[in-house]
Amino acid sequence: MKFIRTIACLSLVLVAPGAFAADKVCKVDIAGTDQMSFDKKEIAVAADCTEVEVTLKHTGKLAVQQMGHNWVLAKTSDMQSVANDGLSAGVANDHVKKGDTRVIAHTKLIGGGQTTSVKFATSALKKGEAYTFFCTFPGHVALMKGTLKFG
Ligand SMILES: [Cu+2]
Repeated sequence: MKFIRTIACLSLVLVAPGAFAADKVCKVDIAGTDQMSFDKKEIAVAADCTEVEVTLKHTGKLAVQQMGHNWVLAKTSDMQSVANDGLSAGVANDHVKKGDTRVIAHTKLIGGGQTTSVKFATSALKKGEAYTFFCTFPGHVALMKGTLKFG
């Protein structure tokens, strides 16, 4: 009996990986600078990505209170209101309103020399929808933004 159970368990382990569609984590690197800019204006996420891992690197030297950057993703139509609400959220909350459901994903707010990342499922994205990534540090959204396309 014990032998049969062992066989059953083994076959489960062997079969399980094929029972689900393969996960594909697509990695995106983006940098923020002391000149209040991102080094990318567009990010394309392929349709077969199941998750996206965005790594934000602050290549500058200025402190987070002076030139903090984050990477926030929302529908383009929600960008301005998310950024406005982020102003009053403060540095302690990464300049993102707590529990903001318009925010699809966001990183922490970082200063010069720091790196941070965020991972999110593409099930949160719709093909054909217009998405914008941006920085919600006060005054940055006008310059620090770009489009994200899925599919
Ligand atoms: Cu910024």
